Amino acid sequence: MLKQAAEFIKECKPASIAIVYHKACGDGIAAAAIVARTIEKLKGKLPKIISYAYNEDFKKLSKELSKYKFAIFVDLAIDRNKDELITLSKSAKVLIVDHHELTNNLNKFGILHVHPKFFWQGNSSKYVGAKLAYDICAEVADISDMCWLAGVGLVHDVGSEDFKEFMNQIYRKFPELKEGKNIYGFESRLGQIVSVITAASYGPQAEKSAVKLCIEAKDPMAILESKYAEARLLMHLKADINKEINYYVKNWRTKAKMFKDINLALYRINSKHNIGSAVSTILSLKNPEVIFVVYKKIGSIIKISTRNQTKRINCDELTKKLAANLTNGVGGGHIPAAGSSFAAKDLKKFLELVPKFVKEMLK
Ligand SMILES: [Mn+2]
Repeated sequence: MLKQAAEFIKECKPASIAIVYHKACGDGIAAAAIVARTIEKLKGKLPKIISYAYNEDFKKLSKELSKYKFAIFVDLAIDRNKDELITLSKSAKVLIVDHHELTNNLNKFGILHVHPKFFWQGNSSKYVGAKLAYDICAEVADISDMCWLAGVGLVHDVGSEDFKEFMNQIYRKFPELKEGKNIYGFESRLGQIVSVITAASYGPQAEKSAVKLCIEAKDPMAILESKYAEARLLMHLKADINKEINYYVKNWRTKAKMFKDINLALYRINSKHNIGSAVSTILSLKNPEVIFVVYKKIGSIIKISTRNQTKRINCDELTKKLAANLTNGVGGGHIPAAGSSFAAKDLKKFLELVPKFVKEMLK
């Protein structure tokens, strides 16, 4: 399957390729960068990189993609849009490289759909988008200089403990990255790079900088040493964002609404930054037994992040269930971590549905 995807990349015409990833996701950005850099290495030209927005408007995306002959989706649960993708595959060759909970196997429909479930025995949520992209592209060219990008995805999506041997390879190549309290987690040099890249969530300029940095950085340590203008901007934003993340991590016990009987924390975040994902991941790693549902209003939508490290409930199922019951709902992800969004006018209904659904699912 990885070899088939490698063939797909070899056959692409560089002037007509679009790579699509999910906005502000560290694993997605790293995955997109690995594929783009490999194509550049192979064919001398960088493909177009598109970030899929939070509201997941596939119609708008299709319009943009109609200009391209090859569409590569990385780290994006795009298989939910089965019918739209089948339509797209009439005008473009489609490759999907993803590890989110599977909704549809699209291989029967003339689309090359790479998912760990199809060829790997382990836990799909750990075989992250950037590692999949890396393993595919490593079949195409020698890309060992980009292994740290796969490490960025692995740390970002909490998959590195399952790929320790690969992580050790990264550290052999870039020994300076191997420093910190936990070399497989966020408290490492590599983890610091991950947090620089996830400052992408600050806004459009930060997003562009994070992608550019992952495309251009030859030496990952130079990112932390601020040798790139993009890194300097992102670090400046990161300091700002970290202050807010720390505030919400520190104060969750007094600020979140607790449902003690089911150990659920419903936590509203009011920040101009998109920090829900980071706050919920950190909180759930610190408090694995608690089910966290963190939500934030962005314009006319509410975006939520659900986390539970002990897998007491299936976060993918919960977010999909919520999405199905709320206006303009889209949702899903992994068992321990998933997200969704819906129209802000349904906020009250959402606040009632979360404890109700969690109770039902725990039965
Ligand atoms: Mn991912």
